[in-house]
Amino acid sequence: MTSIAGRSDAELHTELLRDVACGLSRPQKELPPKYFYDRRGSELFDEITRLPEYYLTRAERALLDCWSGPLMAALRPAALVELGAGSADKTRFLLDAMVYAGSGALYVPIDVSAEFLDETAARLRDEYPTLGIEPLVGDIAAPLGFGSALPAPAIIAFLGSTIGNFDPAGASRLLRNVADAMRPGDRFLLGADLRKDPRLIERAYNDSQGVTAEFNLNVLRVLNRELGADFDLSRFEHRAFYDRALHRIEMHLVSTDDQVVRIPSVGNVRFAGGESIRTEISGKYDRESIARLLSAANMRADRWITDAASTYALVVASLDHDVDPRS
Ligand code: AVJ
Repeated sequence: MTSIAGRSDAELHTELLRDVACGLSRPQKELPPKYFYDRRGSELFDEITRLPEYYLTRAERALLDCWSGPLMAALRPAALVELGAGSADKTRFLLDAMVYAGSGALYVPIDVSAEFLDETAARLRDEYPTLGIEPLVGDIAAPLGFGSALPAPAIIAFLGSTIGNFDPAGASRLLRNVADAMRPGDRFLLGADLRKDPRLIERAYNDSQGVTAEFNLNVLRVLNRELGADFDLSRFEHRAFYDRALHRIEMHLVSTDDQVVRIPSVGNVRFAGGESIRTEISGKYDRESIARLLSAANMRADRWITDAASTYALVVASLDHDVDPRS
């Protein structure tokens, strides 16, 4: 499988070491959420998307079910690129509609989880024999180097509210990378979770079956395996809360007591009882905050699609200077 910017396993390992060393030496210890997604983590996330409390996936799926047809009929893309594709489950609505519109024959799923991506690609090749499937392994936060090989016009989709994992500066950087990869006529399709009753949001990240807790703890398993660390998972607890001022969920792993964790090549990391590692933020948006993010990347929203209860939004955006008439 091709990887974005062709980074080797050794380079990825170096990056993990750096992220862990830097992240765990901050006053508020931190780990990037992309390390959740090894095989087990990807499966746990899949399980999360089916939980009764986790409304995001269902809300987005309902919107894609209704709107993929009209969007593809209007945009007539030659290719669909998907950032953070995962199992590409909801993508089928877009793929079905693109095939039906008869405009496009290429799907480029991009994800950090090579194993998961491979299986997804194999399944899709079976289901869509007329479609070219060209997966790319890589970090979606890096510049998107697909060069001129991508047929035009393309839709670059970033679904699942994964944008929420990035702080405003990181989100702007990511959207600027998207804008840099876009040509006139290309469109950006963003799925974003909207601000709502904080109790509903908090429930989505504190499910009654403890799947989210398992998902959260899994990042420690990844560090144990990849770095030979000796995190004792029974001495960390899942915690997730909504920050009303910053409009975001914060997910933490809280140390149950004073402890020292050994991480070869990084060093010993001390935890006080009650001290936490922040493992994820999940930002929630409204029309204005999305417009601000887009305009910082020289994009503008052409369409704002939401459900009656304003649970979730699909946003179609284009380059600021794009005069292409399609909606
Ligand atoms: C995949 C980043 C959108 O933030 O809701 C789900 C990940 N974390 N439950 C989210 C997640 C805990 C999810 N995203």
